[in-house]
Amino acid sequence: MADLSAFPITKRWPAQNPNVIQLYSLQTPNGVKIAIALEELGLPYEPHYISFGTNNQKSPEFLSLNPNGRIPAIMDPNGPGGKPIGLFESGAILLYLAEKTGQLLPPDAVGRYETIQWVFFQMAGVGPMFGQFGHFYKFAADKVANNSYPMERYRDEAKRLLSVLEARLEGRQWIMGDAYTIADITTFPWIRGADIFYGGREVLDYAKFPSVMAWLERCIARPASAKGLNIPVKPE
Ligand SMILES: N[C@@H](CCC(=O)N[C@@H](CS)C(=O)NCC(=O)O)C(=O)O
Repeated sequence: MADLSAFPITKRWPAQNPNVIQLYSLQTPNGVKIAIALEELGLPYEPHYISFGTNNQKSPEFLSLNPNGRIPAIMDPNGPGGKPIGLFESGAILLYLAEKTGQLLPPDAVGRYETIQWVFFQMAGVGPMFGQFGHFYKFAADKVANNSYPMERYRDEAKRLLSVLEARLEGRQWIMGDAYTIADITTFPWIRGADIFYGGREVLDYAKFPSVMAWLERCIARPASAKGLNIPVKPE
């Protein structure tokens, strides 16, 4: 039985099975990435629901694992050298899981770096820009009622990023061609999220990006990825 006592987060969110990966998350575009990867990989894990409603992500126990106070985060009792490891930042976690299992990342060096390049494209571009778009278009629309500039700036940047993705996906099944990788897993929840969480489908001109739309449907049609989109479940 793994000893997780060095991880204060386990005091507040106890592990039922300390031998499996502990996932601390919520069903947001960044949060679902890790459950999707874990489901695709078939790795056993235990999801813990981190409530934003009660600011769980800013609690001392959560901050002990992620000082940045954001989901997702994981703790793997069987990390490098068989020792427990805690990780935050969804891109780093995806890379860790891919390297741990030798899956969701091409084995050759060129394919590996190309995949990582698209993961960074999402982490540094799609996530922050779509997130700011959602903030000004939906969540803080009342604060910028007299100034359309912030929304327009992030809307246009989100559309520009969609056109980059559109060109990449033309004639390709997945971002890396024939292989479904962490590049797809990190990106599609954001394209889906801008529609279902922000209602941005029309304003972001989704209909003008047919290859992205078809790819999004393919991602969601994967049973493991679809399952991960709904994890963790809010406790009763
Ligand atoms: N770059 C980080 C971003 C994480 C992030 O922004 N998570 C959001 C949810 S999608 C969050 O935890 N927000 C809560 C807060 O800001 O307090 C990652 O990819 O893990």
